[in-house]
Amino acid sequence: MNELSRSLLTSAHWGTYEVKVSNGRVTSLSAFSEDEDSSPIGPGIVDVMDGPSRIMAPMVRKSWLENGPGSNTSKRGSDKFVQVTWDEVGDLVANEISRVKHNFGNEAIFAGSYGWASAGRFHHAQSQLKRFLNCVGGYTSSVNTYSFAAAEVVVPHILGSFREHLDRSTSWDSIEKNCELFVAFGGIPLKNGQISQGGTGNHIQRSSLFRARKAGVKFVNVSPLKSDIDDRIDADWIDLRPSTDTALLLSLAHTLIVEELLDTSFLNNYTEGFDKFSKYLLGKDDKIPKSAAWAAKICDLTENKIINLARLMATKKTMISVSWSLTRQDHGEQPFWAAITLAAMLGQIGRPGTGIGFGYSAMNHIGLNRKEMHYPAFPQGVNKIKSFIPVARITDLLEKPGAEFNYNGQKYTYPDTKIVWWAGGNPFHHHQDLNRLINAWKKPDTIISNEWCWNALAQYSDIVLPCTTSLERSDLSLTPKDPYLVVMDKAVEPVGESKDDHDIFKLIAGKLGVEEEFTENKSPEDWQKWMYDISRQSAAKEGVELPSWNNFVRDGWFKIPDLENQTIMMEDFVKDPKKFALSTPSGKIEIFSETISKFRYQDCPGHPFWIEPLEWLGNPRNSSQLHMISNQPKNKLHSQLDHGSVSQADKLNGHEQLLMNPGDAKERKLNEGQLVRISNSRGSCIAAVTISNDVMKKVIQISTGAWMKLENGICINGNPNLLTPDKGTSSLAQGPIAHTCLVEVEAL
Ligand SMILES: Nc1nc2c(c(=O)[nH]1)N[C@H]1C(S)=C(S)[C@@H](COP(=O)(O)OP(=O)(O)OC[C@H]3O[C@@H](n4cnc5c(=O)[nH]c(N)nc54)[C@H](O)[C@@H]3O)O[C@H]1N2
Ligand SMILES: Nc1nc2c(c(=O)[nH]1)N[C@H]1C(S)=C(S)[C@@H](COP(=O)(O)OP(=O)(O)OC[C@H]3O[C@@H](n4cnc5c(=O)[nH]c(N)nc54)[C@H](O)[C@@H]3O)O[C@H]1N2
Ligand SMILES: [Mo]
Repeated sequence: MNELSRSLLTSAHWGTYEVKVSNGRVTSLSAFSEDEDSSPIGPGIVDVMDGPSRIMAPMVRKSWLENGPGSNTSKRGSDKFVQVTWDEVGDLVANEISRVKHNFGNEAIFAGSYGWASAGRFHHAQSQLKRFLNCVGGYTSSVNTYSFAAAEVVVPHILGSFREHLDRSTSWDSIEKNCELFVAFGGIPLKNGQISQGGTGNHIQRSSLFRARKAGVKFVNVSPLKSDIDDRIDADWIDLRPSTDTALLLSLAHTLIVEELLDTSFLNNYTEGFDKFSKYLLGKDDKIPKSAAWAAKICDLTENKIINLARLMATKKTMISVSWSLTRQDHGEQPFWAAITLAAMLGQIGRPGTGIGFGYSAMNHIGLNRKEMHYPAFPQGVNKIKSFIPVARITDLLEKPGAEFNYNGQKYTYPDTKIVWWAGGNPFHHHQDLNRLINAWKKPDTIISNEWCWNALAQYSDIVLPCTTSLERSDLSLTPKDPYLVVMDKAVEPVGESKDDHDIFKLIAGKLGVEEEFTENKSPEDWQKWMYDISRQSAAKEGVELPSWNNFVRDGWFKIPDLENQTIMMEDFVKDPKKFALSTPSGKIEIFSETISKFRYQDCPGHPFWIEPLEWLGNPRNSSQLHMISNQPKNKLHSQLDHGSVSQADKLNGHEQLLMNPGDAKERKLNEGQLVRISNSRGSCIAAVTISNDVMKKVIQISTGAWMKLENGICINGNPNLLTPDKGTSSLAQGPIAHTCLVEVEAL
């Protein structure tokens, strides 16, 4: 089918690849010519596109099909499925939507549908789902992300916006040329830099990090994991107890005050409320100075190590980076607030190569110097329904209809959910305390998912609508986060009876009499040309000429010219704080926020504050408990392609690897490769031990992403979210707290 004179191209969140096809099947994905550090994740899809885990046809859970909505919901996950035709399933879904709309209103349809889906501007599953539901009256939505909900809510109170600053992170070239000391809370994990939402043409994190090192930048890795910075960077390792970064940051700030190392002129000109914060640091009211000695106990570090770091930071041109993982813990608002405050006290924000950065290498686009472009998305229309949840409150929503919840200064109520519809996300991967979710999941009448593989989400649905992968449809990879625009070729025909998400919704829209509203009589190619056309017009305004559609398709990709200047976060504000005032109430950096203070949240007061986490090594229930870090997997994106060859190759004795310090392994008489049960009061899973000095004592690390598979209530594949707690970061953001988790580990 390849009539092109070039290789077939595809784009995924993990990069761009050339695709080889033989006899109508994809046979290989190989590195894109422009990619200096192609991710090994991509080829993992080849074996599973049409393997036994592929969903080949529409399926309906037997009890639901025979007895209607709400039948035998406790059999979700174990019931049989019955194959139906597209026409039948279209009727079933359309009738169910009409029933719920009529009897309960559109609020009863939850389609927050959080998740990463696939790259591709048009076939973005959530956009398709939401546009469709907006054509039939709307749905209950979700706000914020699992990635950094706490930052998304708190940072706008401090800096006026979070995303804008994140998008203008100080670029690596500026760090290379100007920074002397780079202090990385949560490290600079290159494993994560493989990913960039919406696709990427060239992976630059590794070479950028190494160039900075070569230029003389000294790195400090503040993390329970030594491997959070590549060994060859020769970083100093500050192995603090997990979930105690706020205490360390406060004590660094305290040291700056008592040693008079502050930049008072920066504080006076650019910040608000330092006086209130310094009273707290000095312990004026609670009689507890947040000193290095105080933090040393909390973080399990020495006082000297903290004082020396504070002195070094004050004398060097310093960049502080806080990884997104710091938000995914109890009171995850605080580390970001404390880090911004510390950077302000050092007075280096808005200057070349220094100041504050949010998660270098969390994704490939952080620190990637690029022109700011504006591309349209597939329009979702308007949602008339106002009910929503903070994204990680999904179990609460299902468990407690009618209950009130706090969020960012307001109180809201959970609606009563009858239909849950997921397209492009996997709650049995991303959510915490999965046993609690499994229970709450029994409550809705109907659960619909669009999926391409039989993961736990599909298995726990009533109606499974099989969708294509991006290799089975044409699309555009077009994201302002990356300079490459890539044509995503349709490499093969849809596998089995799978349909594009767009066609699935078009079919159901037809049954509900809104097909025209949904499609606007445009074909997918019409939509893609339309999006490209608008992108071309907007690029022209930025002085960039995109090729014509035909030339773009002919060539397969286009790169936006490099930005000549370095990007420096908040440069304008620091140059002219009046003209470029922040959108905070004071126009300045709010070290103290009157707004937040007025919310009167015990769990998120008006300035950075140390609050003991729900569970941590400073206060374990018993001495055998370990802290479990369930960070992002290096060999896949979340749960995507866990069943593929690349992820499977890293399993140890068929199981997910658990990293453990030699001392902890010895205490438990565990050997390399041995199978263990990780457990706590919430649940348990099985993993295979890897013994390593890369992880500090009393901490274990297991990546997220293993597909949930329960046997006698235990996840045999090693999904850590059976154990993680499901609680909001605070009343402010209600973000997820996966990284705050104590467990026991024992031989199986
Ligand atoms: N313990 C722990 N848990 C975590 C985290 C952690 O650090 N620790 N991290 C959290 C974070 S930051 C995130 S962002 C979340 C990620 O959570 P998710 O984004 O939900 O995880 P994915 O596995 O990427 O799920 C995407 C789903 O979309 C499906 N899909 C792919 N392409 C298509 C398509 O074209 N159409 C449709 N309909 N479906 C498609 C995939 O098969 C997959 O099931 O996880 C969170 N959970
Ligand atoms: N390969 C790959 N890359 C990915 C993803 C993926 O699934 N696979 N997911 C992407 C997504 S959606 C996101 S949001 C980003 C997330 O990016 P991050 O949030 O940065 O990712 P994590 O791997 O969870 O955490 C980074 C490191 O923080 C450390 N850490 C954990 N708890 C603490 C703590 O209390 N204190 C300190 N100082 N360090 C701690 C862990 O050791 C961990 O390795 O990654 C993206 N990149
Ligand atoms: Mo994320």
